[in-house]
Amino acid sequence: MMKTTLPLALVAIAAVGRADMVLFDLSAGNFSQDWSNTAMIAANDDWSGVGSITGFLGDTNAGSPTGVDPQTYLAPNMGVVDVIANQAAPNSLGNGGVAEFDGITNPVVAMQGSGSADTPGLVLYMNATGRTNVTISYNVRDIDGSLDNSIQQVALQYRVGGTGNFVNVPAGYIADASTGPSQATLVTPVSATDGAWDNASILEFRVITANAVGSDEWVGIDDITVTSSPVPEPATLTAFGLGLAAVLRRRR
Ligand SMILES: [Ca+2]
Ligand SMILES: [Ca+2]
Ligand SMILES: [Ca+2]
Ligand SMILES: [Ca+2]
Repeated sequence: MMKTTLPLALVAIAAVGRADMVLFDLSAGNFSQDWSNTAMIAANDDWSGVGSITGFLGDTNAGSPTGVDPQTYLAPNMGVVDVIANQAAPNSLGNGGVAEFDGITNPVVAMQGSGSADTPGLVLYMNATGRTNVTISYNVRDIDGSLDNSIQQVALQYRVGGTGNFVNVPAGYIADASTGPSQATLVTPVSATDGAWDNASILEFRVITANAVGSDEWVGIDDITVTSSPVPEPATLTAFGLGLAAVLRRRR
């Protein structure tokens, strides 16, 4: 009976990992998140107050390599759901993973690599049914003013359909989203669009970093927007309709 119990167990694990997955319907309007509502995340590892975004620890490589290009990590696994809630001191918070810094001037959710957080980051869950020109934009902010001066890579990825590997988006790659030491000013804007996202009923975006060589820096993912426009009435179908009407007129 192992043939039936094993797939069921895998389905259950997948469901737990995506417990907070609520697809945002882009036909209802644009998606935006700037983390200014500091009450949305109030407890560690609890994303239930945040619509359509979940953070993950990214403990995805037991070997804990450093300096890996996050564009090359495309496997679906992101490790456990993660957020360190209600933080105010990115310079001294040494943990890897995802943290909510709601006690700084411009609140943000940020990520930092470490030996356990190989590929930490955020996953966004969208429904693009009937939509085209789907565009994701955000600002990657160095909020880490400590002595650390890492090469903090950030990658943007997506997948359609809710299963399988992610696909890297080259336009969303940042070779180093931080400066240092003792600097926390760099803001790197990212904006990308891809026809593959048109009309996708399950469209996931993933923004991840990877464990850098040496001590990593916190980088925030802020001012997130996902915009789109309606799929236009197909011109061929309209022409077909007109042609049919002409045929029907001739038959009368
Ligand atoms: Ca913000
Ligand atoms: Ca909070
Ligand atoms: Ca820095
Ligand atoms: Ca490191």
